[in-house]
Amino acid sequence: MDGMTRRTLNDAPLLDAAVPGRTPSRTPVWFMRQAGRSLPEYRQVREGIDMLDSCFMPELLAEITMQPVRRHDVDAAILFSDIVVPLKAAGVGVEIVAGRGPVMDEAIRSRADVDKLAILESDVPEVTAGIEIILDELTDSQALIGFVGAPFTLASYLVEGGPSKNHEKTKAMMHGEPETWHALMQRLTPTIIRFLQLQIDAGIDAMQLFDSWAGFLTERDYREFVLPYSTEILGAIEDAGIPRIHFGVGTGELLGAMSEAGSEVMGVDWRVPLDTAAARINAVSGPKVLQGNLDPAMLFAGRSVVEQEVARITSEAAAAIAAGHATGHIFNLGHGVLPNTPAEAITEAVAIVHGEN
Ligand code: 1CP
Repeated sequence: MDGMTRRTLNDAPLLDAAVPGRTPSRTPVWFMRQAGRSLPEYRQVREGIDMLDSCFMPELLAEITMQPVRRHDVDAAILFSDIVVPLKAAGVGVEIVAGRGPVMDEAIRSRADVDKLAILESDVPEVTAGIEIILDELTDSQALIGFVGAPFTLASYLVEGGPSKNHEKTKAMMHGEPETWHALMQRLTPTIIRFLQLQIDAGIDAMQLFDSWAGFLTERDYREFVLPYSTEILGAIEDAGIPRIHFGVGTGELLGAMSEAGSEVMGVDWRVPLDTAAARINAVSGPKVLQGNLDPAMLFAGRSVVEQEVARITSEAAAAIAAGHATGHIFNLGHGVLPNTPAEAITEAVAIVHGEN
C-alpha cells in the first residue's frame, strides 16, 4: 500500500482524539503490551514458537495483534513486534530470552563494533503482510498503531548486551567516548526510520516511538546525546500525516525536552499527574495530546480502585484541556501491562474508561 491508498478513518476515537479540532465519540483507550502473556489465547498460539520468530510470521503476528482488540474492545491494535525486530531483520544476532528480554550475541563496546553494526536497507515482507491482514480485520473505528524503539533505548540493549538495571555501560560510552556514542546513534537511526517507513507504507494509522529507558538520563544528557536522533526519526515521517506518539518511563523531568522531538501526542508514565505533565509540555512546545497514565499495578487492586483512578486521570486530563495546556486525551497505562495481570481486569478497565459500567 502507498500513502495514497491509506484507509481514511472518519470515526476512530483514537484518531479523533489525536487530531486537533476533532472530537472522539468516546475516550479512546488502548494499553501498552496489551498483547502477550496476560492472555491465555496468546500463550496458546505462541506455544513452541520462538518470540522473535513469531514476529516474522504474518498470520500469527496478525492473530496476536487482534487478540486484545477482540477480547477487550480497545480502540486500537498495536502491532505485535518488538523493538529489536528491525535489528534482527538487518541480520544482527539477537534473541528474546523468556522472562528476561532481548539479549545480543555480541555487545557493542567500541567504534569498530559500531562500524560493523548492520543497517536495515531491505523490506521486511513478513511485517508488511502481517499489517495487511490486520487492516482487513479491524473495523473503521479501530486504529492500528505501529511502533519502533528509539535509538537510546535500542542502544542500551546493544551496549549492555541485554536488559540492564542501571544502564552503566551505556552511560559510560556516552560520556567516556562521545564520538563512538554519536556514531552509534547515527548508525541506528536509518534502521529505525526504514522499519517505521515500511509500516507506514503498509498502512498503519498511527505510530509510537518507545524510548522506554530515557528516564534514566538527566535532561542535559537527553538533549545532547538523544534528542537530535529522536527528532530526526519523527521528522522523517512527518509528511505521512499519521499521529506520532512519543513515550518513555520515568520521564517526568524530560517531558519538555522530549516534546521538542516533534510528536503530536506525549505518553506520560504514572508518576506525574496529567495536568502537571501538560503544563510542562505546553511550556516548551505548546499544547499537545496526552496519553496515559494509569499505574499498571492498579489492575491488581480491584474494580473500585480502578474506577477511582480512571475518574482521577480523566479529570486531570480534562483540567489540562480546560487550561489550554493539552488538546486531547488517549487513555492508556503509565507503562505496559504487567505479565500476571488478570485478563478480566483489563477488559473491566476498558469498559470503565468507556463509561460502560
Ligand atoms: O515470549 C514473550 O511473550 C516475551 C515477552 C515480550 C512480548 C510479548 C517481549 C520481550 N516483547 C513483546 C512484544 C512487544 N514488545 C510489543 C507488542 C505487544 C503489545 O504491546 O501489545 C511491544 C510494543 C514491545 C516493545 C518493547 N520491547 C519495549 C518498549 C515497550 C516497553 O514495555 O517499554 C521494550 C523495552 C522491549 C524490550 C523487551 N522485549 C521483551 C521484554 C521482556 C522486553 C523488556 C526487557 C527489559 O526489561 O529490559
